[in-house]
Amino acid sequence: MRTCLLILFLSCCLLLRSSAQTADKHATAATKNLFNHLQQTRHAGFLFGHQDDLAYGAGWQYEKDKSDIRGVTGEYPAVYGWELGHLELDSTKNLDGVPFEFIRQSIRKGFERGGVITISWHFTNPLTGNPAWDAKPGAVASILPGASKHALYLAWLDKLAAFLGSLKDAHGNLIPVIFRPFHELNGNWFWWGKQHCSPGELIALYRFTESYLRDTKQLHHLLYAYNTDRFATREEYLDRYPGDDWVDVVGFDIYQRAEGNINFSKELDRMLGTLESIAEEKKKLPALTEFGYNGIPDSSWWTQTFLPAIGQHRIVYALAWRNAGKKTDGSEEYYAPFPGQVSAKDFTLFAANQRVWLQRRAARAGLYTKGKHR
Ligand code: BMA
Repeated sequence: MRTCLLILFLSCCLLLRSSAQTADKHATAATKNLFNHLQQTRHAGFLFGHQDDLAYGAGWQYEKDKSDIRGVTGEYPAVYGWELGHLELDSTKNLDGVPFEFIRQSIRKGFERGGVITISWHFTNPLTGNPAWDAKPGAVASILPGASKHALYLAWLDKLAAFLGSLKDAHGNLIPVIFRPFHELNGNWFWWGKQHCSPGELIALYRFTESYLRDTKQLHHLLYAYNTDRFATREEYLDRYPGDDWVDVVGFDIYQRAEGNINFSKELDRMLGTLESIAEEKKKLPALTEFGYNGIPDSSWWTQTFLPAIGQHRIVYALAWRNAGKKTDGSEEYYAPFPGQVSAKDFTLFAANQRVWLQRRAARAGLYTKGKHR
């Protein structure tokens, strides 16, 4: 009898250890359900997302219920990306001019449609007061505990925490968010980039930030993404990884630029392979945290380049970057199709593929409710 009980106890321990868990052990039920469902849904398909989808698109801004993805396919995306840069400056609008109040309301709408919310933060260089792209050494070190700008960083985190804590549904329940701080951290274009701090400094900052939000601010509706840019090797990918206890989502950002469809496809396939094996091993959620081909000039890019590159990789979601249109610096950005855009027809074929999940498939999966995925 005693031996049987011991065996039972040991197998329970093993089972507990081998099943995936959120980095925040006190995550809300909805957050844990989301994490668990996404571990399953990735085997059936990936959620398609779009940054700032409800805010603006080709030829429109802040029009009720409008979305370029919906304009093309008849349904909203399954993932909504939002950006919080300038929240730290007490601005009412983010660095791209999107009002924070609009973001808050849209997050609720997206969640109520069964969608997933992810948030990035291109925040100000704390050392110089210039934008996130003011990439110089010293800024990360300056905000660590005991350093000259630590108090300023705490004040910024307090504002971030207040905003994140205000994201509630109609019943007053907190809306789960995939937060991806310090994204593209192996590039050199942001102040938290590779050449501007050591791996130890970045890891200390990541852990401090997470524990401040979770333990000091008691926010338990966040999943944490570790997010690089393109990478050459597994070692490069994991160079600044804060550890299994700190991460829920592993992802990377990739944009097609001048390399051509075939090379882009090969690179994406290679990186997804590495990402997937890391995610399997660490029991994390693999995601394409940002991607795009600016202007999508190729009329069959979605079905002939992007989808084949995703191939059989089991990722959780893919987030296309924003349809900003013409920006103040004169450049243009469109990463998702809109009605009449050259790749719009191809996108409807892409969206019809059963592995591509927009709003309807995501809502049907009931990502926030308890129970096994169908
Ligand atoms: C970048 C560009 C910028 C924007 C920033 C934050 O990739 O789209 O125009 O300010 O993201 O959203």
